[in-house]
Amino acid sequence: MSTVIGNNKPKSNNKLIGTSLVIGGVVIAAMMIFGILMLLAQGGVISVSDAMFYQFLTIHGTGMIGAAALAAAGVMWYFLSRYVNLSRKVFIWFLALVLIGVVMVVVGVFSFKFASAWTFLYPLPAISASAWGTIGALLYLIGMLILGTGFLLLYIDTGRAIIKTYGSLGKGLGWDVISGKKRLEDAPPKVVVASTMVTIVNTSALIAGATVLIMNIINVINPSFTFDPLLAKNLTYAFGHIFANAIIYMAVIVVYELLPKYANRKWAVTKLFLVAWTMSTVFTLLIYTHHMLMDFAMPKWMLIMGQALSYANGLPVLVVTAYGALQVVHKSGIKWDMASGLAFLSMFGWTVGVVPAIVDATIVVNHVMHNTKWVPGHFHMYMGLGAVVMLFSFMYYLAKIDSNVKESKLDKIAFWCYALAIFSVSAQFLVSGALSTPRRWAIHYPGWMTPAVFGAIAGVFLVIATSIFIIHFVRYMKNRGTLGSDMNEQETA
Ligand code: HEM
Ligand SMILES: [Cu+2]
Repeated sequence: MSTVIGNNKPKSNNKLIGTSLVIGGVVIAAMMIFGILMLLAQGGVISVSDAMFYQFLTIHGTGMIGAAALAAAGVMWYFLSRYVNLSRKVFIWFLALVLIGVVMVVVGVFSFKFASAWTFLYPLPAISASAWGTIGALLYLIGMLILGTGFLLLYIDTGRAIIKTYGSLGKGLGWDVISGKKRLEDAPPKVVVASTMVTIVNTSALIAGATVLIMNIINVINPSFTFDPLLAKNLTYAFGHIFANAIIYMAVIVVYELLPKYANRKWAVTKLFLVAWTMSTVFTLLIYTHHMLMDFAMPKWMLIMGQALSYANGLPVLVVTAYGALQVVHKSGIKWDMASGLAFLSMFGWTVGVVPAIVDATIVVNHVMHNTKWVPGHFHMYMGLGAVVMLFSFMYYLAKIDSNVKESKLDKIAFWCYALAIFSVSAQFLVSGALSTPRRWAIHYPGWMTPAVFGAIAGVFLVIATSIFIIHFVRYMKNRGTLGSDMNEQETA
């Protein structure tokens, strides 16, 4: 009963979900181009004005996180809607609000030169030394608020639906099973556990984000209204850290659903699995303080907690997921294709990408490394080779089960091209970090330039591979519903 995959309403929603993935995918590819331009500028190959560089940085950071979150929300919605009753209307509102927000952000950045980076750290939006004006700041901040409202609506709906079906969010995380009140066989499915976690953490993140956005907006309109910058930074990173992190917790659902089907094996929920997700729920909420390790005014206990829990944060879920994935796949005679290959690759990327993050979460190392390119090194690895790869895996999966669009040799080449290229882009950042190259600097000394140029070249291959993935998915969207494999209707053994 717990693994009903083909239910009564799957295909009618595919267009809607596909739309979120097409928009997400196209924006990710477009943002890669800004990434390449930044590396070319830092590498001294092209000349970009400083103001322009920071506009690129702002749109790249905002766009990547926003687009990946949008597509990941589509993945979560697709699978979650098989177990609980989600509202289509809310999903349409979500898409519409996100689109409006994106347009406002793009206009604010490019027409009105807003360039505070995606962290919009108070009081920068209002105090820009005339780099940008009130209108640019308002377009960006209000655009982000609208976009965030779209996401908040979505999570209110997923929360409502989970509570309705399972009784409470705690039960969605399987607490009654952990405490022994309910049998393990009746535990909520993995999709529901992950979705509950994301609903909890992202609702909190979005409320923190809305609060600090509104305070910034008032401050931009009326600079005599001020507030505590340390509070603002706490709220900003509570929002940014959690929201960015939650992307992978939404996207990983595709791995949970897809690998057992392909391997024709069961991937059962265990108590350890439930405990791990609960631990990561709590830790994800608390550890944003690792962004404050340089803020001496922070209470010391918060920083120590930030460090200690950062070690522990992603690990429980990563370990149960990576280990579970290996168990499901090992000697199963699994059929490898683009979807299962990408799902497996993403597990590798996630695991490898966490290592430099853990290194950086160490206070001693952090004092040296935090403002170097080491940091983009770790998150490009775990986002680019982890989370985003899960999104592409889902695209190929959906195309396979809902159309007759076939995978070609070109897709396979794109797979290897993508893996190598994103690995190179990330490694280039890590090397720069090890050379003490500061992050977010428009201009580099000659000694810092070589890795940047190397990264830009790798980036071009990444854009090509990504485009091939997206073209495949767009072809699917045009041929939707043509009978493909009947996997959709199969139940796992
Ligand atoms: C072709 C691929 C990519 C290239 C060449 C690229 C390049 C860059 C560069 C040069 C920076 C600024 C580094 C600095 O601080 O000096 C950056 C920052 C960033 N990138 Fe990428 N990137 C790529 C893909 C991605 C992907 C796939 C994601 C996430 C889904 C991503 C998310 C970010 C974020 C969040 C920042 C931080 C922005 C900030 O510091 O405000 N990037 N990237
Ligand atoms: Cu963080």
